Amino acid sequence: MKFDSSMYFITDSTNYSEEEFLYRVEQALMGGITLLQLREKDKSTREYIDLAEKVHTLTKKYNVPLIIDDRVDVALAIDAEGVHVGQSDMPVSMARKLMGYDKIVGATTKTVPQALEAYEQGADYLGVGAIYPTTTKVKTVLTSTETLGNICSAVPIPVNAIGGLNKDNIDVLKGIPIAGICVVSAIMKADDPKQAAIELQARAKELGLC
Ligand code: TZP
Ligand code: MG
Repeated sequence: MKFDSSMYFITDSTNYSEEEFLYRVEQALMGGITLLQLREKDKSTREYIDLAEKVHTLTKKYNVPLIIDDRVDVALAIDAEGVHVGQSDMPVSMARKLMGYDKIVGATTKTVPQALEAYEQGADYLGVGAIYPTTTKVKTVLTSTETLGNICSAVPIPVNAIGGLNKDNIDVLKGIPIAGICVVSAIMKADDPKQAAIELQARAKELGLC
């Protein structure tokens, strides 16, 4: 499936009512995000599916592919456009086999060997980071911009930078051939998520990042 990861928004529903969360997701979609990942760590399977269906209704309205974090079963159950797996989730090769070849499979990688492995197993894109420390709930370590550049050179698939990124610090990525940037807080926690998405995209374009 074709996709554009230039402005990749990952959600975090923590501390929002469902109504506020869905409002923010729709604002981000109106602000021009190109790919959306639903990322839930504490929901039951039923809750994850219910929310994914609601988010999918929104993403379809804006023609933006929906990626489900971690859970191939949830992605398949709601016919999402893709799934994203980390190093402790299902291996990319298995996710690919279960999702089929028409769906998007993304992977988190932090080193060139991990990136090569994910690519060889059929990943469509890679998320690489954290570039900066992050306040989002995640088990991660920092990845240098040098490693990010090396990963971009090592694999022929889109590579997205992630971790603590916002419009005021993405200049550090200038010159690295990433496919786009990936953010949670910069949009999710913004006073105005739509405006935040617009400004982030404008800055990324200005820097030649997407
Ligand atoms: N993987 C590496 S950093 C991160 C993930 C999921 C979280 C990024 O969140 P934020 O709020 O954009 O720093
Ligand atoms: Mg994961």
